[in-house]
Amino acid sequence: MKQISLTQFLIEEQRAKGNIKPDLRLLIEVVARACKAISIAVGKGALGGVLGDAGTGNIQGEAQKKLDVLSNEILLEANEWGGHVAALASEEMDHSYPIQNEQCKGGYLLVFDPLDGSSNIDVNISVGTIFSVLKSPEGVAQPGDDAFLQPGTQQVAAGYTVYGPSTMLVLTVGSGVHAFTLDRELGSFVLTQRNMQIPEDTKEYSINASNARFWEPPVQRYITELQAGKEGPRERDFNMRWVASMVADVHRIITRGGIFMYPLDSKTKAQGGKLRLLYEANPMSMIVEQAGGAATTGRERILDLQPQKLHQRVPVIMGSKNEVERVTGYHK
Ligand code: AHM
Ligand code: MG
Repeated sequence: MKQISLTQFLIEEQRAKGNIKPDLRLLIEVVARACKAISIAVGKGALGGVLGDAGTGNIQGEAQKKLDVLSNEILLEANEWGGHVAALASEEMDHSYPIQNEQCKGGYLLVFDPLDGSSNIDVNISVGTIFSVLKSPEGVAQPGDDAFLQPGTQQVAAGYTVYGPSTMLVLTVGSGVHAFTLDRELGSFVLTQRNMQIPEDTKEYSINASNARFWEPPVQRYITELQAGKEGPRERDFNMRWVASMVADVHRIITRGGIFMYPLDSKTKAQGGKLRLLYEANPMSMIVEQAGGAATTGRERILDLQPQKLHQRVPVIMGSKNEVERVTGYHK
């Protein structure tokens, strides 16, 4: 069977379908190239001398791993010269990064979590990169942090790369969700699934159950019902999975269904939740919705939220539609 590369797919989206503009296509190519470089670094593991702590912290007070810092640099460098963005922002940088060189400036804003699932780096478990593309506000010569404070509905593209047994790039430009697998010999991403769809119903849930005593009553009720299985009100057994890399957990859900939750709890309430809105919750919500799923905070649709801060955190409930609607309903 003839293989379709990411490049060919994007050209078709642009030329035949008119779904994307040429500069957005090129921006996605730059991000994909950077993700290939990150995939190589992650794949080397201990042999690359890249495991362990960097000895620094990010603005959220988290210790940075060497690979967090390296992945951030790779994405930054690639896009600084890529010519398609006006500014970048990242989990690993306190503030956004405007492109200074006028010749390299483009019309988009790129925001990313360069290496999601940092706690899994040193134990050889899947990690990933999450990214979101917004339009740079018109008439703003030097976009700062404020330019990024756009609701998720404004995203023109979102994607993630999961560095697992194979490296996969999952992408949406607003017309479905498509998955590409990295052919390591050829060094190119090959289309391996078009139009991924999340089943509306599921028997699998994903939550860090060690936080149970900190959850709010609606989430406690929902999980207790799932755990009661056949004998409980749901009248069927549910299975549980928690990788602790959002990219890997959500990738499983996009592939075979399920519900992923990092809900509000009394531990993270003061900061608004655990996961970050602009570079974790929003891009993943766009992907999940484009695949027929739903994504809420328990109270509101994530994509409708008006961000207040670059590193804002939010509660996250996403995946199979009927389950997300049920637990959201319990909050009402
Ligand atoms: P990170 O971006 O610093 O890696 O943190 C986000 C990660 C998510 O990938 C994952 O879902 C969650 O944190 C795991 O949290 P916990 O260790 O509390 O289970
Ligand atoms: Mg993360």
